[in-house]
Amino acid sequence: MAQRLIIHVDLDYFYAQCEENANPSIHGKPVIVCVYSGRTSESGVVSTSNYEARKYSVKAGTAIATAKKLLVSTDAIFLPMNRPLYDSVSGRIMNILRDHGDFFEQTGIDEAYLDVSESSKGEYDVAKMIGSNIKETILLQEHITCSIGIAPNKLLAKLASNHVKPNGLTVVEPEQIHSFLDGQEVNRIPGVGKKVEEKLHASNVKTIDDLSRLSPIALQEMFGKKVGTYLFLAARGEDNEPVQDKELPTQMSRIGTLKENTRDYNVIRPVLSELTRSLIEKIQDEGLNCKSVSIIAILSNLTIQTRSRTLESHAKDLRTIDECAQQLLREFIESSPEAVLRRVGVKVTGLSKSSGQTNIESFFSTKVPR
Ligand code: DCP
Ligand code: CA
Ligand code: CA
Repeated sequence: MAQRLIIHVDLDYFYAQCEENANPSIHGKPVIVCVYSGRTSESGVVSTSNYEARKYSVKAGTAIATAKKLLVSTDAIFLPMNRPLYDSVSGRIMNILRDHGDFFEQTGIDEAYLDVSESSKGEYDVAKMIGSNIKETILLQEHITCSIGIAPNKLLAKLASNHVKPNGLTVVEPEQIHSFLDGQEVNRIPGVGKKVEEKLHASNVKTIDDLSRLSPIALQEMFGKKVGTYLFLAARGEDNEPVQDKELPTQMSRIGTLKENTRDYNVIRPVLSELTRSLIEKIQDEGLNCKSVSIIAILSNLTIQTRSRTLESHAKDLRTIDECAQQLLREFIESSPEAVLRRVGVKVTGLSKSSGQTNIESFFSTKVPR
């Protein structure tokens, strides 16, 4: 088996970069995206800031009042969060990323892992080209820069994408793992928050190198079996977690019970259409489309029968899917003279993220003050 090759992509100063693109006149100025608590015009915290603002130590979590003081001598722009804007940019970029990996896993609004082991044939040079291509495509299509890490597993890929920012591309090959990890602080390890960090600092463990000197038993005594083992492996750059799309379902269905058992097409059809309408609403909300449609017939003797059809191309519009479901129902009733239905259902399979606009709002996602 070829060695594993994982890419981690993290978009740079994401909310602030979206704001810069939505309003080019703020380019070059410190930009601060704020979560206003609403009590006073200055209460709340910074959600993120661009790199100009970070030069003044203004970053995520800084109080807005503090940020205003730190940036008093500048032409800083303070903006409220515009989540619909960031969601639509993120959705389009995730679709780009999904196309570049054998496996894809989104882990936040602005980050994802790609498994490229197969498509790169385990070659770092090929993976690097895939990484550069991702950067170019996102920049060209969305005017967003990102930082990329390429490594033999998710843990190292994430640390690598964080290593050079913004607009970085860091590769960690197997023989570089130890030198890459050694000097880094323990809080760089994903999952190491304040509590774990404090406990490690109390034992004089500051860097990953220090951490790698602790025995698995010592670590398990300090943090329990699960976390202790994780830290022991992480200090060595080991991690076997697969890249898997957790969010994306592959199928969805709706089933309803008929008022009475029947095989009358005209009675069943409106029930099926209503179920289809509700299902399509759901897949459109999730930005998905489907490749095949099935109907499910649960008969009066409780046996279950299904009929399926593959669509000519992926679809998410009610008309196509409703027509297909109705036709399947008609064919099922005609071909099963004994069948009396108790319940009926519709199922869509082969779900994938629809590229392009998923709803009308994303066309209008310019800034609206809130
Ligand atoms: N975010 C937030 N509050 C935080 C951290 C992040 O609201 N405490 C939001 C705003 C960020 C986005 O999530 O733009 C992504 O978070 P990152 O930690 O990846 O930070 P950025 O993308 O802003 O900056 P960087 O360039 O360091 O990745
Ligand atoms: Ca980011
Ligand atoms: Ca992130």
